[in-house]
Amino acid sequence: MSPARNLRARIAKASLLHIMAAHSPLSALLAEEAGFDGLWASGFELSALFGLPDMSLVSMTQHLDMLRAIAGRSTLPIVADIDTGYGNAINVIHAIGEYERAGASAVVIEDKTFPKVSSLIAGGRQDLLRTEEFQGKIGAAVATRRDPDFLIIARTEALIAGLGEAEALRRAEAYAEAGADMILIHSKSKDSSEIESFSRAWTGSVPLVIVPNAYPDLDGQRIRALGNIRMVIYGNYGIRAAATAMQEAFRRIRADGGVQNVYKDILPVEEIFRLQNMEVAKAAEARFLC
Ligand code: SPV
Ligand code: MG
Repeated sequence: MSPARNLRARIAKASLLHIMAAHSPLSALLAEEAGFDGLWASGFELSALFGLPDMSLVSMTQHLDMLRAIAGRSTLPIVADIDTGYGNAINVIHAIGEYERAGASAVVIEDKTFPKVSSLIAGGRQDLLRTEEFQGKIGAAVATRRDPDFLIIARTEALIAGLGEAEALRRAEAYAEAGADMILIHSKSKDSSEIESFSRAWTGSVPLVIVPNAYPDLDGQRIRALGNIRMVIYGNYGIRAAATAMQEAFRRIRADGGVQNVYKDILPVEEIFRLQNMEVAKAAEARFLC
C-alpha cells in the first residue's frame, strides 16, 4: 500500500494520526523510530535550519531537495508544508506535480498572501487571500494531483489573523466545498479553547488537522474527545529539541574548557553510525571492494 493510501485509510478509520516535524533525514529517522505515524516537512523548521525567519525565504527547490532526502531515508508518509503554494493557482499546479514526484503523500496550503509571515510571531503581518481566490488554489491542487490518494489539506489562518470563529468556519466550509480533503485550523492562542470551540462548531464534511504549538496543553486524549480531529502535527518540536540539546552541550563544553564531562551525556558515535546505516555500507565493502 502506498504511504498516501495508508494515510488516507487510517484517517477514514477515524484514527488520530501523530505527525512529527522533520527538518532533515536524521530527524525523520528519529521520528520514525519513536513511533510517529508520519512526518511534517515543516517550513518553519527548514527556515530555522537555514537560520532564516519563516517568511517565504526558503525556496521551493530547497524544500523539495530536503523532502526528497527525507523520503529516501524514511518509509513514513510525508505531509508537505507548502505555505501559500508559492504564488497563485498556477504556482500551485506546478508545486503539486513537484511535491508528488518528490515523494510527499499530502500537502498543506494556507490562505495567506505570498510572501507569508510565520503564524506564531507576535504582531505578524497576517493578510489573507479572498476566499474565492483560495478556493481556486484548492481546486487547482485537486485537479492536478495524479494519485487520487494524495491529500490536499486546506489551512485557514482566519483565527491567526484575528478574524474570529465565524469567518474561520465560513472559510473552512468554502475550502471543503472546493475539494479539500481536510481542514487545518491554526491558532496562536495559548489557551486551547479557541481550537476546541472551532472543533465543536465544525459540522463540515471533512475532518480537521491541528498544530498545537501555541497551546501545548491540548494532549492526545483531549484531542480525541473533540471527535473530528484526525491529525495532530507537532510543528516545531524537532528543531526546538535539537537546538535545546546543542545549546546546552555547547554551553557546557565552553564552561568546562573541554569535552571531558559532556561526552557522557550525548549519544556515542556508534549510535550515529547505526543511524547512518554504516553496517550496510561495511557489508557492501566486504562484498564488492575486491
Ligand atoms: C510549520 O511548522 O512550518 C508550521 C506550523 O506551519 S507554525 O510554525 O506553527 O505555523
Ligand atoms: Mg509552516
